[in-house]
Amino acid sequence: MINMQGRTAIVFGVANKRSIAWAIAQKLHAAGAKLVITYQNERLEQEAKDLITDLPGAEGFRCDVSNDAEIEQLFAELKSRFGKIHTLVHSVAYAPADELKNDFLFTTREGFRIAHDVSVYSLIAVTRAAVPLMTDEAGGSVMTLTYHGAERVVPRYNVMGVAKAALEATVRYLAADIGKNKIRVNAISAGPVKTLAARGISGFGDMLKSHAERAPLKRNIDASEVGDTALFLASDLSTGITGEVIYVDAGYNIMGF
Ligand code: NAD
Ligand code: 0WE
Repeated sequence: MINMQGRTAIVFGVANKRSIAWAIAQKLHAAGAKLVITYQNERLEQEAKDLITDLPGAEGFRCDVSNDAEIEQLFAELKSRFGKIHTLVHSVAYAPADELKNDFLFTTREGFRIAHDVSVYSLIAVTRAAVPLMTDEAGGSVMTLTYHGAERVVPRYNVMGVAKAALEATVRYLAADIGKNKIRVNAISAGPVKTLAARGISGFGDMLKSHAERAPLKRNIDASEVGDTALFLASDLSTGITGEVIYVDAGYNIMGF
């Protein structure tokens, strides 16, 4: 059993109970970590607070990761409340809906900018803010969520695929910078999961079906399995791993046909 007692984890990206971030928060909490959960805006506040009540000791804070002032304020508050943190989970992505409907050729300048700002730059911004708080001798662990569309073309994933490729490169550059601070940076590449971010994507049901048929394990993954890998990456079982992309996709990505 992994023991996270005495460790503090901050999780970005809880929108509801289906969020991958929520599955991760639950696993970290079950292992004994102190949880700080952030939600994007007032609209998501009530939902987030209802969930947080399920995790004794967990605290919720609002933070829009596209806003530097909100990031600064959040980490100032974390510093005064907890002094240090050990784990940072970035489970945030957004592209304007139209960008995931049209052909990639018609990606707009504004859609490209927003997708990269919210889904990629935000990892740099929150990691930079977290470094001064990741001072424990046990070191720190930063992780983000990515998808196979970064490496291979997935129809209609479009600008998000380009943003995830940039996110995976960002993981490597951050890992190289802050390895000297004993902080590790990794990405989990999850197979498709029916979350809020996946709802409304036309053909998502068919995609899940075909994914399960082709994957070596002959099934889709559950968000709790992403939570297990996140717990491993947060823990001392993974102290030799940084800059890596770990697939949690029932093996789908290894297949050529
Ligand atoms: P989700 O909708 O539950 O989570 C996305 C989160 O991003 C939400 O909580 C939303 O509030 C947050 N967010 C968006 N813009 C934000 C901003 N400006 N500031 C702060 N937060 C913001 O969906 P999810 O599927 O759990 O997505 C989480 C991560 O997992 C994303 O990075 C996504 O790309 C990745 N992922 C999802 C799948 C999948 O099939 N669902 C597969 C692989 C990777
Ligand atoms: O990363 C994602 C989804 C990210 C996402 C989803 C939305 C839907 C609502 C980003 N921005 C938005 N913007 C919205 O307005 N996934 C890995 C899930 C996903 O999304 C797809 C997929 C898969 C898989 C879109 C097209 C094709 C496949």
